Amino acid sequence: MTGRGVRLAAGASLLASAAAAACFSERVASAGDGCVAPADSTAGGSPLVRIVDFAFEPSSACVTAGTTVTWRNDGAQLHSSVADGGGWSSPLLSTGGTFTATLTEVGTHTYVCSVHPAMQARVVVR
Ligand SMILES: [Cu+2]
Repeated sequence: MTGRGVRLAAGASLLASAAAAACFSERVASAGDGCVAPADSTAGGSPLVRIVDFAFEPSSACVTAGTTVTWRNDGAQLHSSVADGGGWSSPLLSTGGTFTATLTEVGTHTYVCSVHPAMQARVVVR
């Protein structure tokens, strides 16, 4: 959390929603690392990575350290999310199944679906 120099809680809240809305609507790739901020899931406001048709969406998600990310299987097959570095490992998720992990380690974390190793994606934590 680098902050944006905002001191008033109300102002911070307004700015945060404005920033999130802008990030969501523009889906801009961040400079350098090519990641996009995932949209918030409807439940709990946790950034959501969808698993659809043998791919993670977004395939390169950027979040700030300490963020809890939710993966949700929107596909028909069983899928999982397993970090190459061992940071997290979901069980097999059936359709509609979700998994959350709180990502605290700054850096680029690559992960795969254990059932379909060709399903590769990453989360950039900063
Ligand atoms: Cu899979």
